[in-house]
Amino acid sequence: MSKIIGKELKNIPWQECPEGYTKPVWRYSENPIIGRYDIPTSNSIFNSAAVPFEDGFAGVFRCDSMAVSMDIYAGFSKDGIHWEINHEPIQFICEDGEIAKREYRYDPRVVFIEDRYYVTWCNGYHGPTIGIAYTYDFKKFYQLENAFLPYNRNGVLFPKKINGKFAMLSRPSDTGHTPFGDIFYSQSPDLEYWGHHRYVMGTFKGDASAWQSTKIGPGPCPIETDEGWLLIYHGVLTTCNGFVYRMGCAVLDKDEPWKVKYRSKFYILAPAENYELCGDVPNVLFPCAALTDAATGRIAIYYGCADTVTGLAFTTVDRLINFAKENNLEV
Ligand code: BMA
Repeated sequence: MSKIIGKELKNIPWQECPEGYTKPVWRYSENPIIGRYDIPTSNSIFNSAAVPFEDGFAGVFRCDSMAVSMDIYAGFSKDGIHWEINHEPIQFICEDGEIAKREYRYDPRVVFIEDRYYVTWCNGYHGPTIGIAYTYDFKKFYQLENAFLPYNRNGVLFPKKINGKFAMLSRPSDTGHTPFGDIFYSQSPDLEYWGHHRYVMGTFKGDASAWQSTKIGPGPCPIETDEGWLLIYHGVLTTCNGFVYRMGCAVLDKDEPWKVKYRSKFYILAPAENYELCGDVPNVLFPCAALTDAATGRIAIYYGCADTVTGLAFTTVDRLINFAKENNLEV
């Protein structure tokens, strides 16, 4: 039995695995949980992040507007399923006007570290890079320096310092839709100066795991377990009809997370339902958050569907780690 190292979350959104279902991750029966028009100006609400907050949940949501301008919005929920999302994007408090200039913001992640919540997102600064901010209450958000030079996407913080340093996974990219991408690890003493960059894992060029042959990127913040860091990530295949985004999992070493212990050659969830297959960008599953309950090993995954709506799916730590072990990809 693998164990989550972390807090109990009694009110984690949850549905039991349907009887006879043998795959590692199952969908919430009422998906999608957030519709594309759930705030008055939105064109789509997807690739979004939720965390436990007070006696319920808070989140940061990617809402593309009817101008198809990409921004991030705070929201609140009692049960993690029904959300009230603010109608205005987050206005960051920032001491440096150069950093505060908004180009675009998308694909947020949220994590609680020590005494506050940190938000990371893909932040336009002469190309995409990783924006960082913190908040205590999801009302006031304080923006810090961008983590890296452009071009980078999918900056995902670990939920605690590793070897005394803040730690982040990310995916160096390009200015466009990036036909490549591997996952790297970086660390920082203060969230401003990042270094100690290490290669974690890359695409797999070959028939043994083709779903992750074009690019991969970290999804939710890594989950601490007694076997190491459980990482849920996205993997992309290029087809004659464009990119297909699926979800995979890996286990990284506890103290040296750039070392991969197990990585599943099979995806754990792939576009198959209508709301995943059809939308503004068809065939996209893009996980950005996972709630966990250390007492039961339950995991609830929030994922963007077809760049249009937000879905919820469930699994357990045991199921995912066993799946990665049993189907380990020999690189
Ligand atoms: C990526 C990002 C994601 C998006 C995905 C599929 O490059 O832009 O926000 O979900 O493409 O379009």
